[in-house]
Amino acid sequence: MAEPYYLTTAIHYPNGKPHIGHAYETIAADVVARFQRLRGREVRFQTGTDEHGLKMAQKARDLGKTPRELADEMSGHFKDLFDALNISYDRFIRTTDADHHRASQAIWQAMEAKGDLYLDRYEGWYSVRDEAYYDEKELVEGEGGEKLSPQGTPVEWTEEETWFFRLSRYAEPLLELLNTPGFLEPVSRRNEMVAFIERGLQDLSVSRTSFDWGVKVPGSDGHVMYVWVDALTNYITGLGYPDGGRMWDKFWPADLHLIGKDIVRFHTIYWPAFLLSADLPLPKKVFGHGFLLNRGVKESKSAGNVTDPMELAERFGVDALRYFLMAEVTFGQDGSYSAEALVNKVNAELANSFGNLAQRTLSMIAKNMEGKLERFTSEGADKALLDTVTEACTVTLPREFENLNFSVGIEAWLRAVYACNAYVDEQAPWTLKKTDPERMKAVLQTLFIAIRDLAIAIQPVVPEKAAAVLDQLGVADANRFYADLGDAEWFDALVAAGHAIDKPTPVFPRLELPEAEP
Ligand code: ME8
Repeated sequence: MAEPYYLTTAIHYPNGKPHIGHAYETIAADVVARFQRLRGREVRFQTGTDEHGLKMAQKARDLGKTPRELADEMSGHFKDLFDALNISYDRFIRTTDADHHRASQAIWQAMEAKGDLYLDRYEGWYSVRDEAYYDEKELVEGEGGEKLSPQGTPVEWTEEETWFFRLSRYAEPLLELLNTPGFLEPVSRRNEMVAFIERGLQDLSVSRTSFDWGVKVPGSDGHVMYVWVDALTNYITGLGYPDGGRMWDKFWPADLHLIGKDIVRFHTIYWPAFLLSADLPLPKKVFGHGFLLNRGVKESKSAGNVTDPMELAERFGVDALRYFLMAEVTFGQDGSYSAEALVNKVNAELANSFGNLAQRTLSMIAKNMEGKLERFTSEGADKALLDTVTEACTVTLPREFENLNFSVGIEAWLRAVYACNAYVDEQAPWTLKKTDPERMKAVLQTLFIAIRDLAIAIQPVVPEKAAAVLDQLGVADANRFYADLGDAEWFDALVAAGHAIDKPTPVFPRLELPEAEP
């Protein structure tokens, strides 16, 4: 029985088109989903859009649309982007989905039954941009002396009758949870959360009465849920909560909530508190990744430096974008990107190194061996190379990917690619062709096996390109799992089947930067 694995991304606000940060998070999650599937686990992967709240309502009003129209239009852009980026999600959830309203009302009723909800008056600061309440103590001063949230967003004074959640009750178990190794990563994000609890947890306002775009509070006319209550519930809606059933039993609690560093408080304090209140099991891990910056600067409409990820993917190719983002940025830290950095990295590492290795090797097999593979035993330098490749593909890369250290895993893979290229230069099969044709065959076949392992290992990052290489090698779909790595039987089977290698077409073309761009 395959071990289940449930992972989620944050659900995105569709108050505008998706930006590069949305693409980044979802690509990283897709790498995890594909990686776990290749390890043989039964994966469920959920992403989607977070459609309620004041931010959506205000944006729609500014555009002269209904919130529903805005949500429908923009949610479509997110889904289209994720489809274009080859995101292998199992469900794209929209918080306007009917089952989500039902799930949100059910968790609300469970919290109410626990005695954790009460009516009172909220008076305090609210940031619409963050959809978050802030304590006076947390606010910072802007350049003009105005009050800003700790994230630097405008705050407004709010007074209204709302339901409160007894968050203050949960300080102890939340501290215990935050101190559980592996729950919140990177660990550098833990101190801030612990400090937040230690300052004293206030009860949380969990409904709004000043607008109506949200999930209705059961039995309380005029109240809609605070958008984060329903947003966080998406993670269980998608598994069939509150009805339970096969998916719920199999996949909850989640193995991983992958989110950005700005929303760690919601995921490691509010969400576990809601779950504790509703007597539901807690997620195993929350990972708060860093932010992606455009040449070191945060993108914003006012700065005029907003990148459309769809355009990047169309211009450079989906796998080039995926590879760049995963290989370039240390996951967990902030990272920077630019078109020229992408082109340089992808050309150096995929086109010139891995692509060229595959292209050269397969061309020589097609030309000098009539595309036919033969049985051989690898010894000496051949065996040393295969050991290096096997170590990178079966030990280092999986270990690092398991820990979400994507760039470190990719680096190990790339070092194995470089080892193959050094081996080609040393062995010089084009010379062996005249001096020792048998030896040439052993060299080319060693490379053939190495390329197959390298292509299998890198599938989570560049699924389409890796598949194209594996197609050229003649590796069957059923033999592309991590368990197949380092195994020699498939090679003998290819030989026995008389598999022939055709003259290959290049899988990783070199990218060009338009003249106008520096
Ligand atoms: O926060 N780089 O939605 P969102 C990397 N709806 N990641 C970034 C980023 C950047 N420049 N900008 C944003 C929300 N993100 C809520 C989540 S979950 C129950 C509700 C990340 O559209 C951000 O950290 O503002 C978050 O994880 C995700 O993109 C969606 O952000």
